[in-house]
Amino acid sequence: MPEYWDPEIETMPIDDLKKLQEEKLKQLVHYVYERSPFYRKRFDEHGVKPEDIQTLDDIRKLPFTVKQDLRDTYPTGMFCVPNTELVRFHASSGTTGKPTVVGYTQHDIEEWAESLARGFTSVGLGENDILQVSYGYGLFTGGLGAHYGSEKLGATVLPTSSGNTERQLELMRDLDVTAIACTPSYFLYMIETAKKLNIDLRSDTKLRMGFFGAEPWSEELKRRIESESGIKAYDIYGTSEMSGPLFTECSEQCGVHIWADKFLIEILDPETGQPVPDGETGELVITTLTKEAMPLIRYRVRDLTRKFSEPCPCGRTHPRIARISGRSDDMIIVRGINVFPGQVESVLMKIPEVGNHFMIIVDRIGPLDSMKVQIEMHESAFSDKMSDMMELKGKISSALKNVLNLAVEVELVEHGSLPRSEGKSKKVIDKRKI
Ligand code: DLL
Repeated sequence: MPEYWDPEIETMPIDDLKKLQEEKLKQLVHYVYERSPFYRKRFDEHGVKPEDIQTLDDIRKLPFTVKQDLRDTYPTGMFCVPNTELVRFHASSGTTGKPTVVGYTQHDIEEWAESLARGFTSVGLGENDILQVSYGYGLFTGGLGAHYGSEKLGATVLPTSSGNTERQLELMRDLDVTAIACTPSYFLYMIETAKKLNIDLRSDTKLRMGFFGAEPWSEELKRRIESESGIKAYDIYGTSEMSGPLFTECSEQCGVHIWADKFLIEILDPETGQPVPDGETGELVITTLTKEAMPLIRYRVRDLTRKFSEPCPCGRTHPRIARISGRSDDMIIVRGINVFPGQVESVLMKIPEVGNHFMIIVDRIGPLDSMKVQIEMHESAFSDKMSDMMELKGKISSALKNVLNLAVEVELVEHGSLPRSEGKSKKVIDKRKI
């Protein structure tokens, strides 16, 4: 089994990688300036010309792009190629405002698939594997992205999409599926359904690894998934604007590798827009170096993470990012205190009596914000004794208070009573916004 998909690129000395990025960045700014009225106008407004970009540091002269730009130019105003060169569209669901549309040339699709083939190879997935793709197929990028990545690698794809969970599990068992790709919340639902069907994922299936992403998930949840299913859980990251799922952890599991020959990342302080030092949390900003149909210049993804620039123990020299800790726009402010749903998940998943599902409900009662967390108990933890339940509630409240610095109401609910998700899960109901 090869260790690298493309050893020359993946282990390229960092200085050479930087030179390569610099060349590609210089070409990119000319490309977008000549082909996209949107970027030409943006550059002109900022008084920057393609010739001004000569080094990697010059990237800071370029203006940012944001999701609103995609909405304002809906549907295809940011594209750099005519329709004849497009081979695919994907679109976001557009829960707030207009959907955003992303277009792809054949080359874009190949680059996307190659990024994933590299990641899959880096955790030992290969031709002998069968990958069940349980991300949604269609306008969402998860299903088709993982599908093409896997085909590029030469693994066999089982394109189940999401939903119809019982049949998914039967196929997983009967076809000797070895790997799965889906949201972590959907996999939790699969684990639960497997138990009901008396399918033991460890002994009745060949499943050995999963690629989980498309939504935030904590290190603690990863450990739970691994201990409840017996598989290795890998993080997979990307966004539809960049193409879709693109980057995974390698077998060392010390960050998600960002392919520097294709993407240039910056981690910036969300307020000042200035770079933060390696290892410190900031907002991810991405520039696509090889995309043809819809390149992005300094796109503010809004995800919060940390960057590690030193080479990985696996030998790859491309930068890594830490698990996404939240989105700068996902933060809930309760009585002036910033709360990220991921913090709540990390606290809860460390408590063995707590089950795998919770819901945060924020409301305003009179002038005061209130935050309640509904928590499903672990099946084995339910007790008829009121005193046991009160004690557990107290334990959870103080664990949350310690981390959040906020008094939170805890409501213990029965196992199975909170909604399950087949795709991205919803963990917060903010009634102040309804
Ligand atoms: O969710 C693409 C994707 C599909 C990634 C399948 C991974 C697997 P969007 O629908 O545009 O694209 O949503 C992108 O989802 O900005 C993050 O906030 C979040 N997200 C994606 N992957 C992760 C992850 C796809 N591994 C948005 N950890 C991103 C945390 C993630 N958040």
